[in-house]
Amino acid sequence: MKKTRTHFPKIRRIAYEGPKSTNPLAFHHYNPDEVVDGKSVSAHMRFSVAYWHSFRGVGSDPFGPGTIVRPWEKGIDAISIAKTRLDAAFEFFQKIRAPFYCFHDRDIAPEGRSLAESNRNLDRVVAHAKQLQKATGVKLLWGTANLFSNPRYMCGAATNPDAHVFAYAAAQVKKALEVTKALGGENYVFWGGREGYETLLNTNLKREQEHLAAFLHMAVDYAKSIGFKGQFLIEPKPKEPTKHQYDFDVAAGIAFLRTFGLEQHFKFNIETNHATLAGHTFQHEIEVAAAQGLLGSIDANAGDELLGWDTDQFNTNVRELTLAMVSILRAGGLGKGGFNFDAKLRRPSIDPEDLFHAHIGGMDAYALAFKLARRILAEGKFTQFLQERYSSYDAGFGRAIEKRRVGFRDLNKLVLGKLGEPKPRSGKQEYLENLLNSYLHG
Ligand code: XUL
Ligand code: CO
Repeated sequence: MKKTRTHFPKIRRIAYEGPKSTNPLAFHHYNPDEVVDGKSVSAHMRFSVAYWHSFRGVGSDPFGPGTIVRPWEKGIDAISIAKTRLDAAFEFFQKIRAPFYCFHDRDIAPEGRSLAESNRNLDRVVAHAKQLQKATGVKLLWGTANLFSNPRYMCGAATNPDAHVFAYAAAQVKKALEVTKALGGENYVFWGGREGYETLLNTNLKREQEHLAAFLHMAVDYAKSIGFKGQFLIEPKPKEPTKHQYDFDVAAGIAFLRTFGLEQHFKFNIETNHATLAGHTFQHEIEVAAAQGLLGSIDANAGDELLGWDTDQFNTNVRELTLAMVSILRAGGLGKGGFNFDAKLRRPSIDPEDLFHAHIGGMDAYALAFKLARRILAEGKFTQFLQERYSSYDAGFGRAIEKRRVGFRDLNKLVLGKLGEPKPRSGKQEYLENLLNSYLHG
């Protein structure tokens, strides 16, 4: 890599200084090099920076334009700006110690006047990204296509009533899959940005869902034909931008995948605030996916308790993350997935340094949650409680129920005979909440 000037001159590579350090530009819990169970904490966490928020976000909201002006947004044309921006991003990835990043096609390279021109732009910027990945060792966790910003997608991409738009989206995803493969992307994400509807007055729901399934089957076939080995991920979200999105939550996603014979090819990318918007906890969505062996990756962020939209904040809620980590570790981890900070700075956080504070906070909170969850699981108190709570299914007629060896007649006979009335047992929620707090504040 040619020597480029530094874009973050005042900031050194962030070091782990431990919980007692008062340096705000240090990690207090995330110690990337510490070895746990034979691999580094960094390899366990697989943190990723979201290019769209951290390098394309300008702080705009529905009430006003951007507030964030970055010094590296300079160049003779859109491609040279895109390349310099990538240089700044890779310097950031290295300094913040993130081993991965994620992008949409249109985040990293400017959209042209035609698909052919957009593809050429993408090729030029991707060539630069490839060099930077090689020089720094930073890898691509996942790629995706932006099928929601351009006005052509205002009524959806794969679910658009116009087959012409479907075809355009297919061509765009074809290219996005190729560049994700070229950059060694370990996953590919489908977030159905506008795959839903505003009103059923103009919508054939059944046909739109079938079209979405056809689109995903085509993506599976094409990936196979080019030898792309990455994991495909669906990212559920109940609403926003559309009023009702088809991939509402993990449960709706599972039903969709199974209905259309896609469950072998996809797992879930679960985003914290999408769970909240669906009326679920983060841990609930993880458990629903894990129960079916479909837990893939995490978009790490948080919403706001008082706001009902997707605020995409950095998550510093250790209690929420500890519960999530317990479920993730119990499920055997994320495999090829990782924790991608799909989170953005608040509108007034305009300094480049704020990018560091934001990611340090998110990484530290997750790393602390990882430690606490490991302790919780190692001590096994919750696991033991659960085992005991369901132990009546471990033998006798309970076992026969699980194995489906008994029916209503048998059970009726048992209840009328020796079983009689069940003896109520406490659910002990308050005891368990106190136990959890003893780990968080112990
Ligand atoms: C939108 C969202 C997306 C996806 C990728 O809410 O989460 O950024 O993660 O398209
Ligand atoms: Co996301």
